[in-house]
Formats: sequence, structure tokens, C-alpha cells
Amino acid sequence: MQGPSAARGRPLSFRHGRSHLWASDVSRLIVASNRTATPGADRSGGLAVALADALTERGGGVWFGWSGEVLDHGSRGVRIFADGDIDFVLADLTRDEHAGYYLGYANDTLWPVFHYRVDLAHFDEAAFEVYAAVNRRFAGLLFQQLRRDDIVWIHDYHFLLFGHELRNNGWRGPIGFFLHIPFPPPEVLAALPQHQRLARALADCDLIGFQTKRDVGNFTRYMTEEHGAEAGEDGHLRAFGRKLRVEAFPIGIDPAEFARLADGAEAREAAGRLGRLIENRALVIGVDRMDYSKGLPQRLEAFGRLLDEHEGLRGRVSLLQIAPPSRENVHAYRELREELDRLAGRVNGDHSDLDWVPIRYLARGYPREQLAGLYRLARVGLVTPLHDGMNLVAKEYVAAQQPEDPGVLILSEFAGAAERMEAALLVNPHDIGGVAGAIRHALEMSLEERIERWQALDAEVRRNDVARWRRSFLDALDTVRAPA
Ligand code: GDG
Repeated sequence: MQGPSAARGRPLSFRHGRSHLWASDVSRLIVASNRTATPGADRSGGLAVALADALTERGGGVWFGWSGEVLDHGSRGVRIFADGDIDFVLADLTRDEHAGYYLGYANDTLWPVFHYRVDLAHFDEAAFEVYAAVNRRFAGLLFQQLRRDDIVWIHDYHFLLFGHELRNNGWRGPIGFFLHIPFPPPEVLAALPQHQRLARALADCDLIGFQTKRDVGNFTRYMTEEHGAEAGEDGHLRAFGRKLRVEAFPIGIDPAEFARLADGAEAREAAGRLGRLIENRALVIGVDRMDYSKGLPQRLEAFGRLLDEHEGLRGRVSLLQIAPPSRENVHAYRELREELDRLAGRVNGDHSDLDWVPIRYLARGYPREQLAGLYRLARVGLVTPLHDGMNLVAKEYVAAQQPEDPGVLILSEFAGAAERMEAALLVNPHDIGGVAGAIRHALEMSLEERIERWQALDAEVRRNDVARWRRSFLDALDTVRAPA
């Protein structure tokens, strides 16, 4: 989950400290995620809207998370912003906590291991202790806000110990946990020195949601093989003396909203600006946070290979790669940036002409409205992560297409999205020749086949949209019983 954008909009009421402990018996939803939406800001699309809607649909609730502030000498309380029927409860991090919990254990250990990149992970016991301490401190802060009948929904790899720490505070109500990133096979997870502590802590949740059946399978195998858990037929696991429900809830987008954006003035303006430059050449688009899980070097290489091997395509196709940098403090991201600069330079140096540049590689972000227009302009959506929990870009690309003349989605078989989007051209992102071949296939595909594939993809994107994701998770959470 990504952080919020700058705050705009209406004034908020604001208060410090504790509030309404056990004050009412109204059941509220409590969301805990590392970052929250920005209180008071106009929320545009994505997960921020989905979770805010979930809170509102249940008559309001609390959204707890890190404020985004890093303090040299922290005040250790929370700030509460009431925004309509949502109370945002925000806590700061100290500089040491930010280094150990966020940059360290979450992003430099868990993120690579859960994306099958043990080689990139740093195993630092001190960072784990800070991660554990932040989960403990944050859970203590949230616990002070809880009422007896609340239900708690915890998000993602930053908060693997959060549910356990709520239990340590005495919380007996339902806890759901959703993992946005992949859950790796037991052989990979076992490399993590603290995997047993993390597993034991997760077992304190009542419902654990994953993006795909593959993740559910990996988790179930891990719990049974490593911890002697028993898997029931009904999707339940008995582990560490508790009964957990484990299930796949594939996350989605709001396809109608994205289609609307693609029709809007800002989208058309962006598409028009780029369209004038590329004229009648085909456009291939990639949009990814600059992250080593997204397979960006392999993608640029594949596009280079396509041009190396097919002279006839030179001057006829361009790749637009939008890659806003993320988490630049971490060493691996700096290296990735340098590698991408070098690869794009190589392909452009070899193949550019006076009136044509093969790769437009833009290391910056663009507004969603403009992205929607660029997706629609592109004949091919190239989504080739090496591993991805789901990948929402694949779904956005589909939602932005015109039904009578849709583009072709090329999708990594290692994106969670591939489990239900088989009508895409599925590729192995490590197979450079295979990806180059898929781009060529996409460029040559008949209108009839494009429409047929797109209709199947669009139906899936609509069926498993973001509203269904949150409702099905919360319905499942409503059915799990709190521990005695
Ligand atoms: C994690 C998991 C899972 C990208 N560039 C710009 C921009 N974006 C937006 C996209 C999309 C979002 O960021 C990226 O979502 P993804 O799902 O593709 O990937 P992660 O950020 O890694 O998300 C992932 C997700 O959580 C949800 O559970 O699917 O697997 O890794 O919406 O459009 N948005 C704007 N400008 C950009 O330049 N405005």
C-alpha cells in the first residue's frame, strides 16, 4: 500500500490522545495500515477510496497508521483527525524507528524475501527488534481507541506482529489480516531468521486473506510443514492452538471510474500530447513504481531484443515506461535506477533516429487522469513483474481500453493478476526472447482476437472489482468468531 498524497480540502476537527474507550456498543470497523489516506484530502481512486468506503459503509470507524512524520525526539501519543464518519488515528515514528522498522526490516528484509529475493534481503536482528517494538507500540496506541464490539482489519507486511500485540493488550475481538504482497513458498520463507515468530504472531488473527490461491497454498504448506498445523476441508487451519480461516481475496480496481477517467479531458489532453509525437507508430506502455520486483531491466532488454531482431519494427513502435522512484534510501533502488538508465541508453543509442526514439523512460509520476489517457493510447500494456501480489496496473490498462478497438495486455505469469486473467498474453518475465515475441505477437494481433481477449479480461476486472474485494473480506471476517 502506498502513502497518501498532499492534503487538500475541508478543515478537520483535531484532538490529541485517548478517546471513547469502551464507550459504546456500536460495531465499528477499525483499519490498521502503515500509511492511511490523507485525512481531509480529496481521495482519488485506488485503495484509499476502497478502504474509506468500507469504513463509511459500516457507519464509520477508525483508520490507524503512521502519520508520515519522522521525529528526532518523538511525542509518543496519537493525533486524531475526525473526517466525516472516519477517525484517523495517526502516530509518528522516531528517526530510529523509521530506520529500523520501515526502511530496515519492512522494506529491506520482508519485501525482498516475500518477493522471493533472499539475495537482496538484509538480515539484521536489531532491525527486527525495532520492527517488533513499533508493532507493539502502535498496537498499544490503537488498543486505547478500541470499543468492545469493534472488528479490526490489519493490512500488509509492515504489521505482521500487530494482531498478536493487540491480543497481548487484551483484545479479544475479531482480527482480520490481509497481505497485499505474495506469500513465498516455505523453502524461501525459512531463510528469514524470525519466520517462526512471525508465523506464531499471525496465528493470533482469525482471518488471513491473500491475493491468490497460490499464496494460500504457500501459507498452508508453510504452516503444516513447519508448524504442524492441520488444514481442514473448509479453508480453516488449526495452528498454535487456534482456528484460522485462510482464503484468497483478489484485490481489484473500480473499473467504471477508470473508464470514466480515460474518457475525460485530462486523459485526452495527455494522449493528444504524446500522440502528436509518436504519430502513427504503435505505443507499448509500462507503468510501475521503480522497484526491483517489477522486472524493469528485463522489460527494457526485451524491447531492445525486439528491435535488434526485427528491423522492420524499427521506427514503427515506441515503449513508454513510467517509473516513479520509490524508497530511494535503500541501496538496491539506487542500483536499479542506474541499471535502467544504462539499458535505456543502450537501446536508444543503438536504434534512435532523427525523428524517432524507441524508449521514453520517465522516472517520475503522472496524475491518474493522465495515466488513463496513456493506457488508452497504447496498443500494448506491458506488465511483467518478476513477482507481484496482484498488480493493479494490469487491471487499470484493461479498464481504460475502448471496447471497439482495445489494446493487448501482456502479463507476467508471476503477477497475482495472472491467476484469473488468462486471456492476456502470459509470459515468463525472465525469458527475454519470449517477452520480445509476445510484444511482436501483440502488435500483429487481429482486431477480432484483440476484442475477444479484451472482453474476457474486462469481464474479470468487473467481476472481481475493489468493492467485491472489501465486501467479501469483511463478510468473511463477520463470520469468524472471536476467541473465547
Ligand atoms: C502493492 C502490491 C498489489 C503507478 N505509477 C503512478 C501511479 N501508479 C499507481 C498505479 C497503481 C498503483 O500505483 C500500483 O499498484 P500495483 O498493484 O501495480 O503495485 P504496488 O504499488 O506494488 O502495490 C501489489 C497492491 O499492493 C494492492 O494490493 O496489487 O501486488 O505490490 O494503481 O496506477 N499512480 C499515479 N502516477 C503514477 O505515476 N497517479
